[in-house]
Amino acid sequence: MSSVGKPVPHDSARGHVTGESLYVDDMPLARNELLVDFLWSPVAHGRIRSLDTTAACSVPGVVALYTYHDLAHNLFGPILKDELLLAEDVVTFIGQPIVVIAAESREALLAAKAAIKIDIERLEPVFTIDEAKRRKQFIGPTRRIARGDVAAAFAAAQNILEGTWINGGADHFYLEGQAAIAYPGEFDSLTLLSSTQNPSEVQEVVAHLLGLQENQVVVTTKRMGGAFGGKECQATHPAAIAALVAHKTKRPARIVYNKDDDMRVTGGRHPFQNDYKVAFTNDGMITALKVDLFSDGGAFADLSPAIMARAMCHVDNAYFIPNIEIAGSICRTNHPPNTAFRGFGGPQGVATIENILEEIAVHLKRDPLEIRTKNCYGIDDRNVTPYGEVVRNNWLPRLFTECVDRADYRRRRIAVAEFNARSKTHLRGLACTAVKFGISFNTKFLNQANALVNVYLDGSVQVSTGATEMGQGVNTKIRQLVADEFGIDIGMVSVMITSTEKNNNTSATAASSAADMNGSAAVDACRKIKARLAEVDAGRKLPWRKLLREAYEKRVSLGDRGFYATQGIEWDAERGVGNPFLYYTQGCAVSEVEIDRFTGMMRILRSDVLMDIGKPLNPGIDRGQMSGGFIQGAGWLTNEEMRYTPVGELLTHSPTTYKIPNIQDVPEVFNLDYIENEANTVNIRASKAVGEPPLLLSISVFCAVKNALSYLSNGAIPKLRAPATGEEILMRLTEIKKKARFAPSPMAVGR
Ligand code: LUZ
Ligand code: MOS
Repeated sequence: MSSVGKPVPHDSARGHVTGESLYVDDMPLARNELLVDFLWSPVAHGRIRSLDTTAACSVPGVVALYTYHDLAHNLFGPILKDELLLAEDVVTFIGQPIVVIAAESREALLAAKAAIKIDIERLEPVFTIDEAKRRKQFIGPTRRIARGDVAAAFAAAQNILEGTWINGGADHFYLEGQAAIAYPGEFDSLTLLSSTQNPSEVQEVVAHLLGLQENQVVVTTKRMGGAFGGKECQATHPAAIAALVAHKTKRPARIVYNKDDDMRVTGGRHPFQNDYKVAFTNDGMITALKVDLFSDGGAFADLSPAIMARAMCHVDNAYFIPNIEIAGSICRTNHPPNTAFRGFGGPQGVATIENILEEIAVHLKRDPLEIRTKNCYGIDDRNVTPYGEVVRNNWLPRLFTECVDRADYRRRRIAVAEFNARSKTHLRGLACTAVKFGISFNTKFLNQANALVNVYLDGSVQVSTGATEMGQGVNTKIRQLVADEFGIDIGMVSVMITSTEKNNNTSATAASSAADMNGSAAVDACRKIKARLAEVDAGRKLPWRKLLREAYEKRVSLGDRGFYATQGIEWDAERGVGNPFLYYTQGCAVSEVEIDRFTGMMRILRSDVLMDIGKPLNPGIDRGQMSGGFIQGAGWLTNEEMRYTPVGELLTHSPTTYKIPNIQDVPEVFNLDYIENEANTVNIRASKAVGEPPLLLSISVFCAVKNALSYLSNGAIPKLRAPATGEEILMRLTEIKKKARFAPSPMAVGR
């Protein structure tokens, strides 16, 4: 009996459709429960001159108001301890919590918020990477990765191009907003329900801020309605705010952000602005690359240093670059702290090099695919990354070949050129990009997991790990692994609610590696139980239930803990060298777009995605990750745009103004597939992580837009920023038209 490798339906598939699936805010109101909200800073940077909560206190139904004075500690942070839960004298972003309000009703909360008198002296805010650079306002040190002799390579270069890659931020747009309920227990203990990817971090931060011991705080997570990195760190704030109220009032306390507030007060994907200079031969071989990456970290560090490290480790992507210098600096601005978001800096690094390759091709008047395959990492040589890790089991050359064949790239490239020469109304573009995504947390100690397995006498099994379910299917995969270990039907295995009471000091469900690590820990626990059962069985091959009964009567333990620590990984952030990743998940995609020459509106006509995901644990779930990741990335690169007023207020704080992809934005032809292989023996059942990598293949859509513009630009490199919205595309088209007014027709470009 085996369920690994089968498209077992997602655990929650039925519950999500019927509405049975429970989320934090589905919990019925407890007796005495308080509703919680907070007054947040309406200005991006300012000094609080005065704060008066007396009127708010006397609003009927208001139970309590708290400021930072009510916390045992106010300072925390996942990497640098630079973050305040509640603002003290200075506010540094719009949405920063200042006063926590607890009330009997939503009406009372609103009335109290309106009755708080606050006077803030405005200070000069910083909203852009350029301005932060001018003021030298950085978070942490500039980090570097370097190899070879860049100066010598530039001196000897046949061609040099310079430019800047610019991408905007993005909102996570999880359907379920940030949410937490805190229940007070006896003697200051607390139990929290939290919509978090990271129950252990919530536990640690809540205990710290309230001056409790960690063993007094239990945090549980049943599931999240999406997270995408947005609940890796920033679920902690609502949880801590609810916990403060429960701790002080001894009443249950609930906080649930509405969508508009959620979008305004939480951070998102990091905008980047990366200056590059690349040297290459006349036939397109890259000889040197210098990239200075700058991210907009927002007001606090959050995970920005780890995100920058991942961006820096992904600038090479699928390509061997012999001489390279990468620098990464994080700008401190007055936006909400930007945070983890599916890909974690990887997409911003990969987009930088894919955009450069597109530009080299325009410069040399070559097919960009030829430039890409020429520079691709080799199988036995040219296979060492700039930071020194060897690209083992390199499937990239095969992925390029197969993906291009399946997508019929070469024929369609000719068809696109013909179409563009013929059509006066539309413009098409085609691009093929790749991904090589490193799997493991780039913070070594996070690469560990533990599991608890309980076997019952009727043969059923419960398994608990630190993994949290956010829709990605980790629970289903863990069930499959446990069922296979015991050789029982998957229906006999339940994954229990994630709780810090059962699994201690767990890492965030993040870095695509939750199934890898927690699945491995669960299997470790199963094997310990199995070893004891084998002794009881002594070769008799007893049926499962009979064996369990006999073991129980012989007083043999039917439960155990498992542990897993990823082996062989090292990262030296200061020197920028090491083996940070256990393996790479790779892929390739071809996308074709069509642009309306008069409006700039863009449609994806077709995308072909081909990935190496090893031997998938669950091909159905993995296909879901591939399509969802690709579409989410396409949204970031083409639809979703964060707009602010001149004083930094987010204008795009709801789906009416912030455009995430919907069904019409899915490519009209969308082919997803993977090459199955058993080579990835370093990971559980030869599988590979699949959560984040496919997002980066959406860069093929962006490059296809750039390719389309190149048919009009008369040999010049078309500039294009992400997101390439209709408006951005139209502006670029208009620029090109102005320049080309007296230039030859597009056909003469010869592309
Ligand atoms: N979180 C983290 C992540 O702390 N380190 C990582 O390397 C990472 N990578 C992807 C997503 N989340
Ligand atoms: Mo993440 S970006 O929470 O893996």
